[in-house]
Amino acid sequence: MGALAASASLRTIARAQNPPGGSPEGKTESRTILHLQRRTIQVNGRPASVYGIRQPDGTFGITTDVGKPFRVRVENGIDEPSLIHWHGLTPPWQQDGVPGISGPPIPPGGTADYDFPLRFGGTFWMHSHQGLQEQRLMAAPLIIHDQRDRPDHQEIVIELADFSFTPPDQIFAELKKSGSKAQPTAQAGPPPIAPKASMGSMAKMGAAAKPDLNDVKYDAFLANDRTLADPEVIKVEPGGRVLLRIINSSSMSAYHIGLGQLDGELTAVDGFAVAPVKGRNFPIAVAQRLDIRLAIPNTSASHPVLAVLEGDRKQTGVVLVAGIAPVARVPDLAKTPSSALTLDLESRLRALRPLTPRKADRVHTINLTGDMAKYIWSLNDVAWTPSVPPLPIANGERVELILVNQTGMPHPMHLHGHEFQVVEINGKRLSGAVRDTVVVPPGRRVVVAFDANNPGWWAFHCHLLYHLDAGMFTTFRYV
Ligand SMILES: [Cu+2]
Repeated sequence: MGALAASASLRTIARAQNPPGGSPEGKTESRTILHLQRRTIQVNGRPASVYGIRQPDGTFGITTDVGKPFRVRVENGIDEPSLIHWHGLTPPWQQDGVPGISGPPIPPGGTADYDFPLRFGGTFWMHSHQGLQEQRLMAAPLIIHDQRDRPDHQEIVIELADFSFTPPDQIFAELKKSGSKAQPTAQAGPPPIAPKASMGSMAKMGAAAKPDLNDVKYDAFLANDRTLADPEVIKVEPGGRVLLRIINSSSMSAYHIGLGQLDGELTAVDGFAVAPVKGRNFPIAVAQRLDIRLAIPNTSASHPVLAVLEGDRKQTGVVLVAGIAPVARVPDLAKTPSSALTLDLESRLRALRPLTPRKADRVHTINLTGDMAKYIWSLNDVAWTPSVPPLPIANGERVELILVNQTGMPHPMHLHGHEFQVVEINGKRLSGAVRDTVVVPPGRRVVVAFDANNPGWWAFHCHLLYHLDAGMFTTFRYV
């Protein structure tokens, strides 16, 4: 995307971004201003210069209501071009915020206006789709309240991020130079595709099937910009109810959310309602969101809510404090390493509002491919360039995407401009979650369905930032 962005000409952005029939001038007072800015945070006692997306009053991102128009002006206050994508929303395609696809990036000092209806509520987020800015924390929550929200629930937003003091272009150069930190066995070739493999048969594949995780070594993992050395401490009511809105805005890192002794109820993924799933541990891949309802026990106590890095012991989180209770220091390493993310939870999720049952009009098989040693990532063996033709679909079609992971790494796949439903996992049909990002673990096959009801030119890509930048990206275009 870096090359793509660089090739896009820097025309006047505000005009280019204004939708036809957008709000007339002079109505700017009704717009929410989002300022792209540099800021400094403390990471384990060391200052770090990062980006941020804030309103003039300091609020990160936006909280709004379904039914209100999304009327926003983005002001680019950093010294390089940028463009913000509204992750999970379904705007007109010119307002989707992907440089070179939706429109040109906003030059330094420039602005872009957005105005479109919000079709649904839920937990969403926004992030730069320009270059590697997301790694520098150019991301923020985008919360849309709807009829599911209850006044008796305290809303707590937790935004997770991976952080490195190494500049992202240097991280990417290192990855290109040394390849992924895969085990040599995994580098020998992708694991065989075993769509219906049981855990037993996966285990028998041995080391070759061991997923290759976390190919970037991060300096810290953040929850709302902070590490467990100095976590956010949030007051909650003993006996009260809490809605956690967890956003994984990390560039490359998936987690297991641990609720400790609290009983959680997962009620939505990527903003869309699912039949509630009770538990104390929930996986979250890159770019995904979890809405988890908690009942706080009626005693004074502190309750860490932790995110443990996939396949690792590193963790981050926040601490909920009910009543008067000491806040114990939580180490930044869990006692034991967590497992790799699986499709176990995904297989159990059921959409509360599934797509209307319908036969697919069009099916695309999209193999997730790559060369880990060279750090080339691709779809159907094609690494993205602007000359790659869009995949054909047509307005009104029910489209199914068969996602087959032929690599040794998991890939969280994200479709722009449409919500999709997970309709098949490892050969078994289901009425799975409606969402916008689904993880496909190594050797696995996941089928998603969506209705082509938002004509335009749309991105579809792996949401691991360096995979995306290396070419694991394609587009759909229809009128
Ligand atoms: Cu990927």
